[in-house]
Amino acid sequence: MNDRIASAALTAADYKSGTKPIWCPGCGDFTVLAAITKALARLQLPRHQVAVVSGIGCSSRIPAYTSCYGFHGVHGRSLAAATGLKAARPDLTVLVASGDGDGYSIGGNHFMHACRRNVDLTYIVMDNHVYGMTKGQASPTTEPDWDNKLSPGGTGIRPFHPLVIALAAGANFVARATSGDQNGTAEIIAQAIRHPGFSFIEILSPCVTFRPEQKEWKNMVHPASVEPTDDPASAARRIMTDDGFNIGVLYAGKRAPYAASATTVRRTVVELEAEFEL
Ligand SMILES: Cc1ncc(C[n+]2csc(CCOP(=O)(O)OP(=O)(O)O)c2C)c(N)n1
Ligand code: SF4
Repeated sequence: MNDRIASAALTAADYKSGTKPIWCPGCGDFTVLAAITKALARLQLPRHQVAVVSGIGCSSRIPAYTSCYGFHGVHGRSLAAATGLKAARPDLTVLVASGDGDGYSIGGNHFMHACRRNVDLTYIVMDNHVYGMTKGQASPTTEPDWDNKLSPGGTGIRPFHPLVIALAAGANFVARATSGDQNGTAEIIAQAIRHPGFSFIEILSPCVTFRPEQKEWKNMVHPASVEPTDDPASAARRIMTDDGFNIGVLYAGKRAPYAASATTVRRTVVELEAEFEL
């Protein structure tokens, strides 16, 4: 695990663990995992300097499938754990993996405040417009007319727009990617890691089991016909008027990332426990 003594270049395979993913065959998350490992190899980040944090869901299984440090936490709380980790260990590269249920429903409040705080994290949300792990309930990004056994006729509820919310809340990098393009997604993830502050990547990643019609996404996505901008107003116009299938970096801002105060007193867990002893 300690790459300080490794001399050969690390490959994408080096960032994979020996644990075999248990996703359904054809799930988009396989490609997202491959893109993450490819991005880490492109940046040659030592594995002991990378932590992958997640909540709960099929998509949140990713930390177990990498050879970096990992934290598989509780549902919707990945950003809280990752923020604490990055504040305590600013030397680490911290990636956060989530799904649309984990990240936008139970974790929606944390999402907005993580954007606002602008801690240097890379937040990767695998959006399949459904709760995959719990067998197909509608999520915040589900289309209002998606007819299924659990919500006959559809929920009738307007979907959440994650990219607009990220931008409005202060994320410093906003991109959309697709699991249908492994290399393109790896490039966007690498850019997001390099970009200072809170970077948000929404990845369209089909759930072939509960939303088999999403296999069509591969024919619907197209590259964004615009260059990244650092002007939030132009980015907002472009994101609010696109068709939801524009792929690329849509905003790359210049806000300085949150820096933990230089005067912060650091304590070990043992010292903290001693302080609270009755
Ligand atoms: C506090 C809590 N509430 C509910 C659940 C049940 N639960 C587990 S995963 C999940 C939704 C996952 O959906 P998503 O984040 O979209 O991930 P996917 O499985 O589609 O990748 C829910 C509701 C839980 N584990 N913990
Ligand atoms: S249920 Fe859906 S999201 Fe979960 S592993 Fe299967 S295809 Fe992927």
